[in-house]
Amino acid sequence: MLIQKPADIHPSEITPPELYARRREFIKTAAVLGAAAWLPPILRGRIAQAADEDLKPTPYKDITSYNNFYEFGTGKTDPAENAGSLKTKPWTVVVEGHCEKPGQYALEDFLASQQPEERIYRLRCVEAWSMVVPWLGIPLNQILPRFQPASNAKYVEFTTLLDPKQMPGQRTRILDWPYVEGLRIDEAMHPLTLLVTGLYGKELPNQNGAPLRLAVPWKYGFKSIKSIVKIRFTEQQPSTTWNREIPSEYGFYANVNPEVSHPRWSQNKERRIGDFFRRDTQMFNGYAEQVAGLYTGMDLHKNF
Ligand SMILES: Nc1nc2c(c(=O)[nH]1)N[C@H]1C(S)=C(S)[C@@H](COP(=O)(O)O)O[C@H]1N2
Ligand SMILES: [Mo]
Repeated sequence: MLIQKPADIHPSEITPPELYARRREFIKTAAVLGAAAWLPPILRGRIAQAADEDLKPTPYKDITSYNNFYEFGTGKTDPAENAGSLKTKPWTVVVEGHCEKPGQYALEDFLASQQPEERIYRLRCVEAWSMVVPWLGIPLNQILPRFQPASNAKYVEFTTLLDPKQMPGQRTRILDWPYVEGLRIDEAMHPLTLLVTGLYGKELPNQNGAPLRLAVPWKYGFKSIKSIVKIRFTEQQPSTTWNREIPSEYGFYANVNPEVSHPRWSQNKERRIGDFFRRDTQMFNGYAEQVAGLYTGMDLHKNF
């Protein structure tokens, strides 16, 4: 086998993630069809369709009316009903911790007028449902370097707005507010990690985490923190909301892993919103080729 060093790889050989995913789906479809060659044409067609549908976007209506955003209530329809009270303009992002350029940035300056791109990602909730979302966003690795993280910046911590006046859920003690999440710096800098500003080609609806949220597609949905107001570079692993709440159930890494059960239910199947049948959950939510290398040598049962 020929092993290329990165410098030998021509830029045209580096496939953008969504093209890569589409090509993979095509290969999968071809493989499934090959195996199904003996089936009657109608069934063959149905199998091809099933393979294609792995990255078929979930309808806009479902993505924007079935949500988890406890700041607006714990029911799935609460965020769509209540998030109108969130004021997203103007919006300020604070950057602090181990970096050369900390400060308070107006959202526009924070994003430095970079054009968001479309990324179609699977989203797998820890509750065993999933969606496919056409996000609009900017890879986080195009934004973080501007703040010149120091060499001891090993992690990045993200914080959601704290304002019980705008966020009625924060008037209850259902979680320890504000919602906080974190990534290892190499996870934050991975090209798949997206800072989301929209979906379906439009501005991000409040219930989906306007005006700025993360999309980390190989991790359970709770890592994809919404309505971010602060980013902090830290040396120690930050404490995160769900890990603090129930450490035996929600780890810091929270990588989608069908082989590691949640203590109260299996994680090896999921129901795609809109589907009737459940489907198999994929290792790293289907992004293993791109991200498995981040965890080489780590025990994923311990670091769940
Ligand atoms: N601030 C904040 N971010 C959050 C949550 C939350 O309750 N508060 N819920 C998380 C969970 S559990 C999931 S599954 C996703 C859901 O994102 P969606 O509603 O856009 O599908 O948001 C995540 N981000
Ligand atoms: Mo979730």
